[in-house]
Amino acid sequence: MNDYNAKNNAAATGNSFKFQTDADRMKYLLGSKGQSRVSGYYEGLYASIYALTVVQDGNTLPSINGPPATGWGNRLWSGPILDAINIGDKFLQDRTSRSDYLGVEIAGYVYSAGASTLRLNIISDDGVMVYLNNEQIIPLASWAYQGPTPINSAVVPLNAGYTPIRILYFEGGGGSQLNVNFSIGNTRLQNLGCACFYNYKQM
Ligand SMILES: [Ca+2]
Repeated sequence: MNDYNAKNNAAATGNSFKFQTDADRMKYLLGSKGQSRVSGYYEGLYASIYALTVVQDGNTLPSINGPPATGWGNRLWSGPILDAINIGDKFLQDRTSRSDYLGVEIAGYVYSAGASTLRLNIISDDGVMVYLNNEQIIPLASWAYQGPTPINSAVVPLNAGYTPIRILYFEGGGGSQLNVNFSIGNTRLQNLGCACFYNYKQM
């Protein structure tokens, strides 16, 4: 079970609390500064790197709620990403001792105090796909073998509270790069001055 599905499926393991919504769950689990109140819940998006055997362009996207894409093998590393997403050869090499044929899943929640909008400005080599609240928000053509390619999401509505986000990325060969810059409303992430990402770590 991957982390995203673990979040969706698991009861609050180890206690008897029940939560009506993800927002209720997160309010309980996170302190005022994003400190974890229950083991396994953390600030930051949660990233996992998988060995990759086969990825095809085009319409062979991984399913939204299923396991990573066909051809994604063993998980080689996992851990939190606290703010900007800047993945390259060194990032991958340091964590997996390799920099080619890797798939990365980054999942968690985007937090916004009030209703707003979200926009992503991405550069990706090779393919990337982004789901917000299980909706695909960048073009299907972004899931492809390609050199560093600028990709802009639509400006999408962002509800108040915690909204699930899932970013999938793959690197075939050659150089690797994934930069994701977030804007909430008209403000870029690095200027927001607040904790905006949370995750539920696999138990
Ligand atoms: Ca590449």
